[in-house]
Parts: sequence; C-alpha cells; structure tokens
Amino acid sequence: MPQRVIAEAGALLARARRVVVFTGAGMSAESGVPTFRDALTGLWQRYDPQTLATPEAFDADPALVWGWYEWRRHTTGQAQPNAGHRAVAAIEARLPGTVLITQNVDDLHERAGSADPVHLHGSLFAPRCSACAQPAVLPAGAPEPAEGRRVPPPSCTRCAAPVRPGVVWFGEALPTAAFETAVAAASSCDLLLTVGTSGLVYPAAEIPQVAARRGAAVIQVNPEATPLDPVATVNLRGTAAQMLPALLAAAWGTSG
Ligand code: BJW
Ligand code: ZN
Repeated sequence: MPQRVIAEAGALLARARRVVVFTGAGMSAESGVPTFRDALTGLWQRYDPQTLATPEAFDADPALVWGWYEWRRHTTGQAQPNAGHRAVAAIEARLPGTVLITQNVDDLHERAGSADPVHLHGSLFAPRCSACAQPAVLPAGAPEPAEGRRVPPPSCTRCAAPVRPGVVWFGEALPTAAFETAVAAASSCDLLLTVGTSGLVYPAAEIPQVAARRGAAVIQVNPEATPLDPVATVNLRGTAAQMLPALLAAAWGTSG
C-alpha cells in the first residue's frame, strides 16, 4: 500500500468532525473469528446458511441451529480484540460523537473499549424467546458443544417456547431502532470508515452508500475489492489490524 494513499486517508480523518465507523466480519478475522464469505475460511464455505441462519431452519431443526450458535458463542467468547478494534475505540475517544455501527454478532468492539456499538445483526450474547421475545439468561458455565453437535434450546421461563439466538437471520427485519440510528448517522456524517465487510448483505450495505450520496468521504479498509470500491474516496487494501493503526498514525501521529 503506497504511503501516499494512507496519507490521503489520514488527511480525511484529521479533517473529519462527525465520523461513522461501519464494520463487518473482516474486523474480527485477525482475532480468529471466521468471516462468512472468504474463500477457504468463511463460515458459508463449510455451512449452508439456509439450514442454519433462517427462521425456517430454526423451526425445522432447533437443536441443530441452537448447537451451532452455542458453539460459535463459546468460541467467539474466547477470542480477543485485535489492534483494529482498539484503533476504532481510539477514534471514538478522540472524536466523542463518533457512531460505531457493526454487522458483527461478537462483542469484540465492546471488549476493546467501544461504549455503545449499534448492532445491526444482533448478538450471539443476547438470546431471547422465539415466541414472546423475553430475553433469556443462559446458565454460566454451560459446556462448549463440539462443532456440529445438536443441542436442544432451553425453554422460555415465561411461555415455555424455545429460546433462539439473538441474531438477525436471512429474511428477518433488522432491529428498527438500530437501523434508524445507522441511517441517521450515515446521513449526517462527514466521514464514513467501512472496515471488513463484503458489502453484499442488504439493507446493511446501504449504510456506506447513504453516507456517500449525502456527500461524506468514505474510507474503505479491506484486503479485497468489494462492491463498495466505487463509493469509496480512498480504498486501503489491507487488513483491519494493519491499516487502522496506520490510518490513525497518519491522521494524528499516534496509533491509538
Ligand atoms: C478483512 C479481513 C481483515 C477478511 N481485515 N477485512 C437479493 C438481492 C438483494 C437482497 C436480497 C436478495 N435476496 C435476499 C435478500 C435480502 C438479504 C440479503 O441481503 N441477501 C444477500 C446475501 C443477497 N437480507 C436479509 O435477509 C436481511 N433482512 C431483510 O432484508 O429483511 C427484509 C424484511 C423487512 C421487513 C420484514 C421482514 C423482512 C437480513 C440479513 C441478515 C444477515 N445475517 C447474517 C447472519 C447473522 C447471524 C450469524 O452470525 O449467524 O449476518 S448473514 C452474514 O452476512 C452476517 C453478517 O453480518 C453479514 C454481512 O457479512 P460481512 O460482515 O460483510 O462478512 P463477509 O464474510 O461477507 O465479508 C468479510 C469481508 O471482510 C470480505 O470483504 C473480506 O475481504 C474482508 N476481510 N479479512 C479487513 N483481516
Ligand atoms: Zn416466551
């Protein structure tokens, strides 16, 4: 990556007053959390989203789906934030009005010090009743299921229906308040920094496009080309843990 391109992105960040950071699975890849669509390592290379990540899949085989999400909840819980997550928290500390919007269902932004990420696709750590939506408290110390193991979901303490993962599956609406917050922030920012997303899943993928249409600068961090390349003012072709500290250094002379 030529230094000139990092300097250009750094100048945009140094000038910005209202920043939105928009993250996807690539943000957590260097923490050992697999992405969805990367060749070889993506979850959708090994698992069929139709049988695991739709409401119909949960209705058809709740133990298969619950077991898969319990395995992911445990493995993700053991992952640690990387230098990219810490750089995002440093941007928020430097520019307190920054809005962090994530598609990720992990909690690595929170554990890196980000106070209040907007979770567009829910969280592995917020299961709820599949019927009455009451939040469910999972017993501490539940054993980590082996990969691929069926685990029957617990029952809701209020209505006895099965508890489901607190994530947004294909065909489900995004949480209204989260999506509205994201659209409002993207509409009024002067810089949107998109990190580690393929930009293929809608409506989340609209967020950088909304910012660009409203005249904001867009910096994209991704080692690969994406459909968001044309809306980006600057494309930083590299990983989150490499590029974000370099971006902060270029903007403010400190990596966080
Ligand atoms: C790095 C890196 C490093 C690697 N550093 N970078 C046809 C056209 C358009 C839309 C549709 C369509 N058919 C169906 C739809 C709608 C559908 C959709 O968009 N489908 C597309 C896939 C075609 N969308 C929905 O269904 C949404 N709901 C909806 O539309 O509702 C309508 C409705 C309205 C009212 C009432 C009812 C309904 C819901 C989408 C939910 C998405 N859910 C998932 C699973 C969450 C739970 C779980 O974890 O299991 O969310 S799918 C998955 O994709 C997950 C992610 O959040 C999401 C986005 O993925 P992301 O983060 O971009 O990851 P990847 O893997 O795609 O990309 C990683 C990137 O990182 C790559 O670019 C790498 O290069 C890069 N990278 N290492 C930086 N170290
Ligand atoms: Zn219930």
